[in-house]
Amino acid sequence: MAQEKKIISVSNKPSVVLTRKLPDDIETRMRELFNTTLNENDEPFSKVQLIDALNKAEVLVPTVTDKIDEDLINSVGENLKLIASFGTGVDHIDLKAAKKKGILVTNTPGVLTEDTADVVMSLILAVPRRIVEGDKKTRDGNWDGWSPTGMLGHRINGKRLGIVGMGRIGQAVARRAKGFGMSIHYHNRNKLHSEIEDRLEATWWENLDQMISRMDIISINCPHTDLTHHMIGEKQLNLFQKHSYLVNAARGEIVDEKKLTDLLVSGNIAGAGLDVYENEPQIDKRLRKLNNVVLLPHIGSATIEGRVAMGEKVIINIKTVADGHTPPDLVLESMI
Ligand code: 8YV
Repeated sequence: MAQEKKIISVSNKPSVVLTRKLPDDIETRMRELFNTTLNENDEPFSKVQLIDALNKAEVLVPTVTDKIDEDLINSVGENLKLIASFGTGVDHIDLKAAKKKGILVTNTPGVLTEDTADVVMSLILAVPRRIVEGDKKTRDGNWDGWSPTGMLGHRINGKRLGIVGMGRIGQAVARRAKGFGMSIHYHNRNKLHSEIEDRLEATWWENLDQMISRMDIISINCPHTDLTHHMIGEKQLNLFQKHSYLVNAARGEIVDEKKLTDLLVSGNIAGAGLDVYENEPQIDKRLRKLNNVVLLPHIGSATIEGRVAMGEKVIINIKTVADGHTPPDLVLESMI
């Protein structure tokens, strides 16, 4: 049988640098399989440390907190063969520059879908029903007892949910929201197969602006790319109905955070549930003062099971490349 052409040449036991602390079991397995350098104290790498790691390693395992831009990639020598990112989003890596240099990029899709959809659903419930505000009131000793008009929120059942980006996570959100009696709408580059649409009883909107102006809740579930940067910009945010909510557990950069905050402050958008921000970990200071927002620290995939599964995917991707084959989660620019 003819030998498969090696995709790229990497040692059998390649040198691997982890930029952050990963779950113990994953790190142990990586030490067994590869010449792995850990980041025991979990401090995010500075630019200098990142350049050093990129020059030293054959494989770099970064996360969303490492900005691997064109300058950085161009400053790297011949050693680096693979960037095996721990996470699904790859907007922190300049894919074009990596391709030009012949560096492969992989990610970890599929294993954080359900966890992320759970966080989205909990924000969809928490904001209109004022769950976090209620918890704070009780905890702070400010609850005077039940009242017929106290802590009134808005009903979820029967409301319209507009999902921006109907990929794996968007569809997992739709399944949950349907169970809560919401009617499902979506904007996506492509219309879903009619079988999936029928199952979800979902309505496709080719025009994002038309959908936004008619929804009660908008959930952002698309990747961040050049095309989706500020896709929910000033024009779109102004189209929100006064009673409607925004939920974002995808990427902060898809929404104009400053404009969103302006509209939340002025009461022209009823509330927001955010797990991601434009300049993490910094957030618009005004957001922190608002009662009508729930602010999470980017925990969409933060379950032990999810993070272990992500680590396992990273291992498989590295091992496959080391064995001379195409890794299962190879990211091509055309796929984003
Ligand atoms: C990850 C995420 O935790 O996978 C993603 O795209 O946003 C997160 O859930 C993070 O990216 C890890 O690098």
